[in-house]
Amino acid sequence: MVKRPLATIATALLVLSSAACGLRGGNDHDFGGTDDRPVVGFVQVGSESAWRKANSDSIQVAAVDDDRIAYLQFANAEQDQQRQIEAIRELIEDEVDVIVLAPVVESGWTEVLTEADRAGIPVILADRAIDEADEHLYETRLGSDFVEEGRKAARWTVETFAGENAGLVEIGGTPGSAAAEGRNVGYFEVLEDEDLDYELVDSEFSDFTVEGGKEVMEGFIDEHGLDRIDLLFAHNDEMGIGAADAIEAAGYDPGDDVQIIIVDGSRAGFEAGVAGRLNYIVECNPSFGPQLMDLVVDVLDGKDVDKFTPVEEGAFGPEDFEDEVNHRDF
Ligand code: GZL
Repeated sequence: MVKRPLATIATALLVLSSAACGLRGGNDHDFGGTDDRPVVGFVQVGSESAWRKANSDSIQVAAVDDDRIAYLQFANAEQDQQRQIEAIRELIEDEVDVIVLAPVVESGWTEVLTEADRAGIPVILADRAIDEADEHLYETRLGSDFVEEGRKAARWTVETFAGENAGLVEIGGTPGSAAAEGRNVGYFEVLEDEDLDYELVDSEFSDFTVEGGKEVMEGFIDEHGLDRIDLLFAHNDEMGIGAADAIEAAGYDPGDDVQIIIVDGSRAGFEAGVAGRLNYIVECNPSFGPQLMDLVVDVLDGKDVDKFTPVEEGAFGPEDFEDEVNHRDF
């Protein structure tokens, strides 16, 4: 992946809200009666995509529905790591019983997670991963195998473009995020293993948003034109849909002149597939709230949990889009 500086992402305001009772409690959870159920602190990446919003909904609803949990304190850092770190410190101050973190990027967590450790508050990772060196600072990660998601995209690429010397472009997600790094590694690992004859015309990080994907694709078109570009691998639906808009604006047919692979599998992604604007969808499942609450309870009960619990995910070609589009819940 060509690592190029991204425009400074405007820092967003931290929105700290409580999902259930609207109360901020410490370990005593004194609601005027006795309630020794745990308080869960959840620090979310942001609200950049349908996947992220579905993930937040799944976790917030699961916490409210789960009688084993007192309530969830929710922080949305709008893709800003410093705001995630500040939110974790607030949760430590509030003496929550467990911190769930969806880390926007892989590095920069040692100091604040050490603070949580010293405060005796276990940390669970939801969705993305952090550097292996900090593995001792969290109990477990529940999320996707991002490298396998990249491999799935590459296997379809090999099947579709074998022997064609295809011109490929890649629009990656947030630089330094486990999702973007893993999808990139898995994709090119399989292309190399399968010895596919292709040219990487260009590759650029973006930010998992429609506007970000559109801007990067416009840059590719300005620099290279579209005649040499046969396929786009976009690391999520929003960036693939934004890129399709740019391709269309340049007078070409997305899904035909330029084939497009996306990752997530939102309803909007499948609708674009049904409309013939994209060609392959690798699923990334956001709806793991109930599974996360089970992990929270197991960790607090002192049970042994695996360091990584993958969520179930598939992949879909054009023949699947019509059947699947109405089953998408995000
Ligand atoms: C993947 C998740 C990614 C999604 C994007 O688990 O981290 O972040 O693929 C989201 O849509 O922005």
